[in-house]
Amino acid sequence: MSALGTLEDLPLDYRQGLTARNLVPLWPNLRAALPYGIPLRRTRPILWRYADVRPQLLEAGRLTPIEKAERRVLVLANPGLGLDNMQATPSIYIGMQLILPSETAPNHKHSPSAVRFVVEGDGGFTIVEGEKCPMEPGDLILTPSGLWHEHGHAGTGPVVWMDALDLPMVYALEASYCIEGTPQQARNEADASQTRYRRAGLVPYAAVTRPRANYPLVRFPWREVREALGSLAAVTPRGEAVRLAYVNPETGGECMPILGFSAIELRPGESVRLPRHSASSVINVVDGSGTVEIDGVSLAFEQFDTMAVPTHAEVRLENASATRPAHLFVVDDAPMQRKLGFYELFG
Ligand code: GTQ
Repeated sequence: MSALGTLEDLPLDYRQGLTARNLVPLWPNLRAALPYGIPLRRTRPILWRYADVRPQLLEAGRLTPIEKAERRVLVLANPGLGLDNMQATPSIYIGMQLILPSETAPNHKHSPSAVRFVVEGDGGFTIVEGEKCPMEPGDLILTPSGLWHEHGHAGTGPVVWMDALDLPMVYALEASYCIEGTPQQARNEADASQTRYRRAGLVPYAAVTRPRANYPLVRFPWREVREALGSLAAVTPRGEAVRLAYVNPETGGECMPILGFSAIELRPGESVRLPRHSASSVINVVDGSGTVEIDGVSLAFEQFDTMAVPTHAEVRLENASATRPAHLFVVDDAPMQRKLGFYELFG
């Protein structure tokens, strides 16, 4: 393959003439835009230790009242993508949000979709379109594009959760914006979607005959996920990942349009390889400790740590404990890539 011409190969006055007319020659940039075999990945495989994040977050709680923050969040920014760009991976925004007792993070809605994955604390809640969702550690709560949401804290002690948003995608499309609201009136029945879609394979009878709902279930309690992983772990051959996907219970499809969510149980002493694919991802440690190897980079993880996994990466996870399982929560952009037709699973 012959080397392509560079910018310097071109006469200066020609280059200046192009620039003056807002024109750019493709060939000097072609290999950067379309590298052979594997994409150019600026995303670094890195880990944010919760032991580092937590004190900084509590300090933010002392320094910045909620009224001055709207959302009190420290963003996990991947240095390979530029800290200012607030990207854990090219498509995934991750923030660690702190809410203190009796604080409220005011009602708003925005074009990006968000989820909350609870890290620690009791008494936190999110109201999604009038539905009050309790937040217990490990719970996943959806706040999809365009739905009103506000957060509160009726307990004691700090509540921390991980926010995952498709903000980088929506922002890149110059489609990201927000609308402020007045406080919501929570409906009498809290956690209504969880009550109606409690068991896999069972949906309210009326749901069968009407058009499918986009977001019938907005809270996935960790208690249920953990139990389901335990059942699966008992029948899955060792070395094969014990993994469940969070789906829309009416359609069986992904529960959000751009980002996808799954949970993994690493059994005692287990080491598993994840299938290599074209999606990027973020992994949060629900409990346990171990090692993750991402494209040959080895990172030791503890409870509540968060890791960034670039697209096309080779990933191996190992549980450090010989006696206790470890649990991981995974966010990826596979739903978007599938919809757009370029998702690849290499196996
Ligand atoms: O809680 O609604 O981390 O709007 C970033 C933007 C959280 C939220 C974030 C948000 C929120």
